[in-house]
Amino acid sequence: MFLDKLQAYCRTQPDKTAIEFVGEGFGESEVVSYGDLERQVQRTMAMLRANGVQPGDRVALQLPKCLAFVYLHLAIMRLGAICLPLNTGYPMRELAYFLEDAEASLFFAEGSARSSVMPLLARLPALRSCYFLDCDENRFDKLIEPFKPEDAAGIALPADRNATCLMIYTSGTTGRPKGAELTHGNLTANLDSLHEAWGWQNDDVLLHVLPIFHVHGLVVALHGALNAGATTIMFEKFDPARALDRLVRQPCSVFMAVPTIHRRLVDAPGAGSVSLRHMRLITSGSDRLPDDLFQQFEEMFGYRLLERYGMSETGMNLSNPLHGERRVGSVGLPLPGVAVRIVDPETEQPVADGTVGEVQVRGANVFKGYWRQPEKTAAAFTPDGWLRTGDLGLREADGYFTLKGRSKDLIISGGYNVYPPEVELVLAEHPAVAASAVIGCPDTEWGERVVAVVVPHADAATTPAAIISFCRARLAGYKTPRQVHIVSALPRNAMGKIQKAQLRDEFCG
Ligand code: MLC
Repeated sequence: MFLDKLQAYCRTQPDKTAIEFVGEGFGESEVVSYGDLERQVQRTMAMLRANGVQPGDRVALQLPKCLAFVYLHLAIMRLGAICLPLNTGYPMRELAYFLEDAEASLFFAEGSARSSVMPLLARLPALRSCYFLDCDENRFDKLIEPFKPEDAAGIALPADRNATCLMIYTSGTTGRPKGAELTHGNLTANLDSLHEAWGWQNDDVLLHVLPIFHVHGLVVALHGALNAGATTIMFEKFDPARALDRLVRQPCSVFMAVPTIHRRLVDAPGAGSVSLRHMRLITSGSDRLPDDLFQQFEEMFGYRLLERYGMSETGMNLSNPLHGERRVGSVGLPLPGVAVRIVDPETEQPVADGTVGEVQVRGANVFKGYWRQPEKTAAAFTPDGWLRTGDLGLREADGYFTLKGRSKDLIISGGYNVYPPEVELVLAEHPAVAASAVIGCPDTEWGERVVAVVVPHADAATTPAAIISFCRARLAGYKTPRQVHIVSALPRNAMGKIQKAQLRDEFCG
């Protein structure tokens, strides 16, 4: 499995750089060899054990991108426990829900979260300890200082492929967010599949600019590189000019990003003089890659982007080929070991090539289920075991798949999923708001931007700015509406359902 493979690299290539971490100031960087990584992870395991962490326990991380995050994440999984990475943008009330729902036993957060987390503790009886780290390495070092790598020597690697090791919360069109449980077997199957399809090599150098609290940055990129024993140059924060400089100067061989990041590279000052022809692999995912960006990227950098398709519940499912045609507008072919079909959304029977239907997937990469939500888990799958993705698409006669929208009410902004009902629930709490509808409008930079259309109560006075700041205090930044339109009524059909398509026509111009 993945963790066994990683441990073997730590033994066979202890001096090779596993991660070079480059902080936000882009000054000094910290180099961690595979041998260092193993020692730090072992000390972290011993620290977690001393804190009572047992297999199956949930340990939550809401930390900025830093080495401590990586050590904790790997150590949690090595102990057979479940890592629960949380977006650093989540405000306190979302955070409280995740900790409570997952019954996390340990929580590592930023120092600045202390004052808001402490009052929550009373309603989190399962939470044994909270550690506040400022991610300056000294604090974390102090925490693991009393432990020696040998203290973890007797701890065996997890052997149960079906044991959950990672839990990613995803929202939905109904109800509260759900924890998608990924097992050691799921991660290993997807990593093996990507290793083969993308030709990961031991001498690859990955430039890593994505957040590590999501599947894309954590599993596809970081695990992908570790699974090959390759080197990761990890930027704490994405910066287009520095990324371009590093891609060329290192030189790097692999880069993975979302369309918003590729757009910023194309728009970066001086980008016109940069060639990325030397790159072995540059991928785009988490959101649809616009055709014009695909073409602009190739014209400017001499590199044809490889677009792929995945989701938190599955990891990666479809990918354009490494060798062969990388087709504009297409997410490519099923990855090794992944079955993908298109069905009629009503009958769930496969449709003919060229016909749009729901994308359904099956394979060892597909998650175990939603944490303590057997009904939602059952509803996510067909009776014969295919995962209903909620995405619409078609298969062309030669096997390439193209996405054609979504059957679910979802906005994707800069690679992050935003479910309108979540934002609408917050708007409903505003005393002046009688009704609201949240829509995604096309946006050159973000793919889509979140827009709210609001009907105020008859005698209530409010402004778009007041509503935006109300949302900002209660939602992660990327979920906060960028625009609010105040109207006297929302268009509804005979059943009373809000006509979002009509709102998009009216307000997305
Ligand atoms: C940041 N902001 C966003 C945003 N990211 N707003 C909308 N959508 C986003 N994605 C807001 C901040 O809250 C802040 O708002 C302002 O924008 C700051 O702007 P910024 O400094 O330019 O943002 P930056 O930090 O540079 O982030 C942009 C980004 C980031 C593109 C680098 O969004 C990013 O890393 N996206 C990647 C997401 C990702 O990894 N998704 C993978 C999901 S896994 P304000 O108002 O406070 O100023 C998955 C499965 C799969 O989907 O298949 O991959």
